[in-house]
Amino acid sequence: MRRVALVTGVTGQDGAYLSKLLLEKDYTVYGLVRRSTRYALANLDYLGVTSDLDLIEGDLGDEASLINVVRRTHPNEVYNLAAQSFVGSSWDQPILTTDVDAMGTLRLLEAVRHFAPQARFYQASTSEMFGNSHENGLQTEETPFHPRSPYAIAKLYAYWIVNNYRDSYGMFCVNGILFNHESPIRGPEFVTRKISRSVAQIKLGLSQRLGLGNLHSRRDWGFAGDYVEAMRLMLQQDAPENFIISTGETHSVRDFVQAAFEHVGIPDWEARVYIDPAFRRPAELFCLQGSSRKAREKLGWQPRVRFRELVAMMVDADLQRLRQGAA
Ligand code: NAP
Ligand code: G4F
Repeated sequence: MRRVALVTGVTGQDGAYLSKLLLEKDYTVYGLVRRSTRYALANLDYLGVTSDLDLIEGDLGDEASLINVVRRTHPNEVYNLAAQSFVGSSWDQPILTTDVDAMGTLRLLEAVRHFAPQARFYQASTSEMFGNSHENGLQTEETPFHPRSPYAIAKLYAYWIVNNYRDSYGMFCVNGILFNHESPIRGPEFVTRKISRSVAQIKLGLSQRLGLGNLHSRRDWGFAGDYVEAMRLMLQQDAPENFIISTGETHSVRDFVQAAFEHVGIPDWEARVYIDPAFRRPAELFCLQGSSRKAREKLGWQPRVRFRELVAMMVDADLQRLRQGAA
């Protein structure tokens, strides 16, 4: 019997990579898409999987649609990736962010509890929940949470309600606590893609300068294609457990900028970059660096793509897009 997966957030970065992986593993994949006059299929098209998926309309804001989707699809595995995922916007749209990221998770859990209680449930939790909390510079599964944005607080609610449904109802629910992961289809508002696109534009003479909120934030950046493998592995375990997924290395925004400019052969990059206060956040996370030791030991997972390779992959993809005339 083919396994059936329901993926929310299928049009996003991770949804597209996860769908590709599941299709390669011979799953039937249903992808939840929001009703729209123009469906956002660019990421699925980029990975060449759009026609192999079953897209089905629904919204994390609408319980009735989630019930319908779960009843129609009979999933064995549910991956809840849908979210308002941009931290910066969560200060501008805190109520929407909370409704989708926190209450949306609860709505989906309820639909699964009533109509597919045997389904295994993956929740896209985040290193943002740690805030500036760390133990000897690292975050582990035991590090206390101290969220510092409306996004992180909503995600922390989702984290706990997922744990609670596991404890209360014996459902197979897990949280993947993923650190930042990027790719050529990362949303252009996130700093890595903003840099890769801008550096490609500067290289091709289409732009002159790059404005950033700061250069000192440090993140543990991995490749999305590696991280979706961990999501699937978490749902194949004998017992449900939460796992951190990270590279264990941290780099600054400055490191990313420098690596991107070096990759295209522009050594005098500092003159091209300026600080734009419009991109500063009301509260900042200074440094994330995750220990994925548990995942490496229990899931046998490890990241394959290293930092410089990731930067090069993203810049090259943007150069190629721009040469083909994309905006
Ligand atoms: P993304 O590219 O921003 O994708 C978000 C997805 O959620 C899109 O498909 C979007 O649909 C969908 N969505 C938003 N609101 C919705 C709603 N009300 N109902 C249904 N779908 C909705 O995010 P990502 O980078 O792939 O991340 C996937 C998940 O992992 C998110 O939950 C994110 O918070 C979490 N996460 C990401 C990272 C990371 O570094 N990427 C790290 C930790 C956790 P549209 O295309 O229609 O907008
Ligand atoms: O790329 P970012 O916007 O990602 P952020 O805030 O770390 O969130 C991402 O990773 C989380 C996991 O840790 C996910 F849960 C979340 O959904 C999302 O995928 O910003 C990274 C850092 C921040 O410190 C930000 O302030 O880069 C800093 N930064 C500096 N200048 C900037 C800019 N970020 C953006 N987006 N734009 C700038 O101009």
